[in-house]
Amino acid sequence: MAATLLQPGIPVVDVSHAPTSTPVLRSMQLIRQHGPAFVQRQHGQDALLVSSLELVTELSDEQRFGKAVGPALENVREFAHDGLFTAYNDEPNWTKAHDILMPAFALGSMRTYHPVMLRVARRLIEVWDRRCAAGSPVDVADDMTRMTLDTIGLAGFGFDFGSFERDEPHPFVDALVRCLHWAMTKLSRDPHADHSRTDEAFRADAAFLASVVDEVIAVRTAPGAPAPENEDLLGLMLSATHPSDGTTLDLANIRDQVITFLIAGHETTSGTLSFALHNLVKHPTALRMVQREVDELWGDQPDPEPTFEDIGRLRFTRQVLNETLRMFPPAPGFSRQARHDTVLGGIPMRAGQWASVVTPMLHRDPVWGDNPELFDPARFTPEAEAARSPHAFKPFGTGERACIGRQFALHEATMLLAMLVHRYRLLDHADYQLRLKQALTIKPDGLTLALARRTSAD
Ligand code: MNH
Repeated sequence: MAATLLQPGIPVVDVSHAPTSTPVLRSMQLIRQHGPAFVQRQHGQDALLVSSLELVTELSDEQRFGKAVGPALENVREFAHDGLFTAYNDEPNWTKAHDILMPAFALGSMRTYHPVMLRVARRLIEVWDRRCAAGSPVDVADDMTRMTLDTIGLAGFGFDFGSFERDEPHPFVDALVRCLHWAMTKLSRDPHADHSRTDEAFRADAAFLASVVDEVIAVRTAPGAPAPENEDLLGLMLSATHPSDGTTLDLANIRDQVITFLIAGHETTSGTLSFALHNLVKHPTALRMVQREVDELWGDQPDPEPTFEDIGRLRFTRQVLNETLRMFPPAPGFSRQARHDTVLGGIPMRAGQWASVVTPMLHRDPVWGDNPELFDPARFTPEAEAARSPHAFKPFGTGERACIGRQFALHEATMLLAMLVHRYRLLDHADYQLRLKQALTIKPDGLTLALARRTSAD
């Protein structure tokens, strides 16, 4: 970044010699030390990191700022190219794919995905019932990842990863996590060392991801392949034409979009669910309140059949998820670039220069009160939300490049969380102490829970 950002009063911190496996924790710590705007320097590359409501409000002004494909996303572009998530604002495939896919993510479309989401939730419950009967604990993040991967695979592309029939995660997940990890650690590389073996391993993983996606597409386009029950994301991409020029997406781009959705569509939702279970186990009062809410809907039915409408009624469960996304936003940052020369909170910025929002610290800004580390779902009652700036809470990013899958994620997560607390007592058998694992996105590392079936008297 050009040196014009270097301003008196903006601290510069060189982190080149303090490598870490959780860069987000380091950035959070540096903001606590140096304030809500500082320049983080890494092997000569500067990044302006910000976190205050004031600065994020400015950055959210779409007239002045747009999404920046920051250095981490530049690395993800190596395997997702101009897919929706990593496309530059002015790339034609962004507008095209966005316009074609938008209708598939409107709230009403969740009605279409609901039965698939329920089917996959039941796969998880079947496995957890067995664990529960055997008295063995469950690995929360692994199973949440199985669930969200199978859900996006089936709901989006009619493809079954069959994750619950495998002892180990689907190899797609391992390859994906390594690719994301590569994209993250490449940022802190010693420029003088030899990284050719790491890069070679990355290229093999990226090629494997592409081959899985080609299989997903081939299954669908094979002669005589059954048409999906509903028009899904892949169906739309293969057939829908763009209103402005009448063309469909080309096959190379469809492949990039499928990779993008498989990445974006499961890592973050599974992180959200894992953190939510962690929060509930550590806050029995909130857990009791979620259980009361679901009991009101489903009573003591052993196998309730959640309807689409039920999910909208689970207000407190949704508050728990929002408060979880506040404390632990699984995608812990996003970047914004100046559309033209401007001044950001006194810092002059040239057109194209960017700043990254450290979302977990925005979510601990003074606007959240005196106890931002306190898990308190009451922060998300409608009244509390109406009284607060919409820019104080950005787990899904901002503006026209904000998360397209937000409703999808929230529907899926609300339903699963509700079904789990309805069915099980969650036992913190190992007195779990939160540790984060980061591969661009964050998850609780090593969280296991023991389960017992609830009895109606609980
Ligand atoms: Mn999602 C963009 C967070 C679930 C598909 N997502 C973003 C961004 C954030 C984000 C933050 C913006 C990044 C940026 O500005 O650089 N996403 C989440 C979180 C969850 C999530 C916290 C779950 C909780 N996302 C999902 C799901 C899907 C999805 C589920 C798909 C089914 N997300 C996307 C896509 C984009 C995106 C696609 C890129 C949108 C665009 O730029 O047009």
